[in-house]
This record gives sequence, C-alpha cells and structure tokens, in this order.
Amino acid sequence: MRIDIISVMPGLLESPFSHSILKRAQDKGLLEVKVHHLRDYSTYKHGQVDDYQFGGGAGMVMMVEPLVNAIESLQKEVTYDEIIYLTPDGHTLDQKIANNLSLKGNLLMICGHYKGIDERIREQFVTMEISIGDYVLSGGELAAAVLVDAIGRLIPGVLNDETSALFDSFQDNLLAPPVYTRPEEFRGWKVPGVLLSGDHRKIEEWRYEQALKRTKERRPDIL
Ligand code: 6GU
Repeated sequence: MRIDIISVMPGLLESPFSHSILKRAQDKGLLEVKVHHLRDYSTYKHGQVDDYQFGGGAGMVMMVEPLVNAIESLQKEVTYDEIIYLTPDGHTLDQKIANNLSLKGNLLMICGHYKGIDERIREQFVTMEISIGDYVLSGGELAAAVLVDAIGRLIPGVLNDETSALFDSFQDNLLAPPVYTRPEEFRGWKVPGVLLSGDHRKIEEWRYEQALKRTKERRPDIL
C-alpha cells in the first residue's frame, strides 16, 4: 500500500512512521508513506496556500488551486482507492474503518489547517472524511499519523503471530484483557495464578472473562 499525505506542515510528519511496526512495514515493502509539502504546488507569490474566506470571518481557508495541483500531479503517478480529508466534522475513526482501509491499494490523505480547505475540493475530489474523535486539533497532521498507524499495522503481513491484531482491543468488540510479565511477584503484588498454571484452555477462558468484564465496566456501548 502506498499512502501519500498532503500537508502545509510536513515537519510534523517527519518521524512518526520511522519506528516500530510502521518502520518494519516499510522495510518489508508492504507500506510506503510519502509526505508532500502543499507549498511546493502553489503558483502564488511566496508559495501562498491559504486566503481570507469569502463572506468574511476570522481564519484562513486553504485555496483550491494548490490542492488541485497537488492532487492531480500525484494522480498522474498513482491511482487512489480513497482520497481522505482529515477533518473534525468527518466520520469518527473506529477499528472497522481501519480494517477496511488496510485492505485498499493506495490512499491519499489531505491534512486541513486554519479554517479548513475550500469546500470545492471536498465536493470534487474527496471520497472519505475522517475525524479521530470529538476534540479539536490544530491541524490534520497528527490525525493523519494516527490513521496511518491504525491502518498500517493491519496491512496483511505486517504483524507477526506475537503482535497479532487478533488480540487487540476492539477487534472483536471487546477490550483487551489484563497482561503481566516477570516477575511473578513484586512487593507482594502477585500475577493471577491461572496465568502460571500452563492450562491453556483455562487461560483462554480467564482472558475472555476478563475482557468481557472490562468491556461491561468501561465500554458497554461497544458490546
Ligand atoms: Cl482529523 N482534524 C482536526 N483539526 N481536529 C481533529 C480531527 C482532525 N479529528 C479530531 N479532531
């Protein structure tokens, strides 16, 4: 999968994809992430990419022309399955959306800034609008990083048995059960005996019960 990201602050996206699982996905050739500076596609003075909004009001709007130049120039290289605009008024990201997107070929993400992008870009090019939750960020970049992470780890072949997504919170509409590692006892705080029993059927049963209990207590809405 190739993911292109159009941004006015590409510096914000310099490192999030160079670590851990997303780094491995790229090293394995399963994922390629390319960040593009919108300014490079501006035909205005000083690389201008935003302007005052028609009708008045505070805050700048990202202009049509640089965005069209960027999108159409990338479309000459790549066919996109989805063109995603990261915006607080989009669909709230969940595991189902991440699962669906992880099976696509190529994605283009557009990060909004200021008051957002000219509506005509949304009408003419954008196929999906995604928010990462009900709070406001200063721009779409960190949301794009979250989205790439959520998708990237689900691309077939990226996770191995040990990191398998099958045991993630939300994967079966259940939160993940508690986990423990060495030592068996620290300051008198003990690891639940069943996990040390070696009885794999019992352990699975315990994990399922714990996951169910945790979900009922914390997130009854996803059950
Ligand atoms: Cl995608 N963008 C911005 N600016 N704020 C957000 C968001 C996106 N998702 C939640 N808050």
